Amino acid sequence: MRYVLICPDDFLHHLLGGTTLAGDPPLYLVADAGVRTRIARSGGQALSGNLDEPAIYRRAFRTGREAVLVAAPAERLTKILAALRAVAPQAPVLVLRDEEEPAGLPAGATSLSLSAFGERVIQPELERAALRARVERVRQHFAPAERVLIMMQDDPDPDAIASALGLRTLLGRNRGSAPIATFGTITRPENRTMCRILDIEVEEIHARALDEYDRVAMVDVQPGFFQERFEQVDLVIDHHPEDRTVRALLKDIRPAYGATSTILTEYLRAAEVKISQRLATALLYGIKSDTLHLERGGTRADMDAFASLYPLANHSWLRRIERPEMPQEALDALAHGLAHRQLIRGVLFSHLGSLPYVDLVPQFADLCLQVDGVEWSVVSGIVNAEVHISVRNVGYVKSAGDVVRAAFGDLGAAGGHRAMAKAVIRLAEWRAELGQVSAEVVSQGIMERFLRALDGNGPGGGTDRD
Ligand SMILES: [Mn+2]
Repeated sequence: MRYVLICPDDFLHHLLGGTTLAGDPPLYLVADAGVRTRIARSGGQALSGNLDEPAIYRRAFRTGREAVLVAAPAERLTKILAALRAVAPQAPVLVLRDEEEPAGLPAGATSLSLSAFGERVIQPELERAALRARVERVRQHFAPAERVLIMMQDDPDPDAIASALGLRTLLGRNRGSAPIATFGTITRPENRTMCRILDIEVEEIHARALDEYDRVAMVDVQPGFFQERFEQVDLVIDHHPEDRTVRALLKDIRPAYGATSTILTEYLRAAEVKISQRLATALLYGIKSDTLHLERGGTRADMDAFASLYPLANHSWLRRIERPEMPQEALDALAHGLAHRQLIRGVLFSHLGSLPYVDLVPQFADLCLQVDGVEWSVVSGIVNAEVHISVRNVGYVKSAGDVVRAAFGDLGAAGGHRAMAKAVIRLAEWRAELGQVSAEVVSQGIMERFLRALDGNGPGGGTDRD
């Protein structure tokens, strides 16, 4: 449908120039024949005549329902609208106005203030230009570095992981020249699944390794969060409130934002960096999980970033991350584990035997904690010649991390938090210690060691901090 643009002079033509509206070049109605000629010369369509009289509108309208945009001085508006309405009473009308509400606005007409251009068009573009300059500074600062470290918090969450991947993409680097790292480890199964499905490698590093990097960036975390000391932090991008003044050469901290992934999405868009399906999926998941699907702490900026990422993301990957599917063989392992479960003094033990993948162990440990009367769940399984043990508790008992360290620390990696912990023991270690690695021996060994540690008599001289 053709739009009809009414303006005594060439203001609208200047403003809208060669734009087509709704797929068709608009028709300009102007007062001056000279203006009409100029518009026509530049390829536009225009009629000229007295805008206060119906005649020009009879020539302009075909159906009488064409949408109309009017830009005229306030004192002329009434006459123009009256003449227009006489010919096309049903045409939708938008009046472009200066500050004040125009007098005599016909019923059903809509008005838009000129200042809206400033707010809706100019201001976002100015912000984008400022952001682009900021991104350029970041890129220049990191360009000479041979190796860049992108740090996340201990036990990084999807927002941190996605932001780290976003920053690495922004800097045009790969996992060799800019590893994504944490001093801790990723414990939540969904977060591990995210890394597996999106092929994101998170390096678990030690503070000693900091010397190996020329530049350090932090995403979704601030230097004050760490116990480890950083000699210099080059960049901090975060959305947590600044607890104490962040010391970094460059920083962008926006507590109003629901997710750091939103800031990185803005950076990537401002710099016109191509956002791959993998990165879009990560960032979208980062925003979703930090804002509870935009329901908590989400702002306009988060929604904009979300909307721009949505069509780029792979939604079947996202489903697999959010609702991990279980292969048939996993059901058999779970059935076996359920049938052979043992509940001893509020501790539910279940050994799942050989498993196709590790995530089943923590998933099942979560599930077992929901059983009536259970204060602890201890679930184990064997994957790639390692015994994986996940421990959960209801939270008001001893620290799971302490008990797991006391129970299994002498055999392999063991530790965790108050309510969740894990141990990973190589079967070779187990065999050296206990002689056998049959399912019965392993599950019996786990039970004995765990209960002894829970009583405060771990093999490693178990500490009992509670
Ligand atoms: Mn976050």
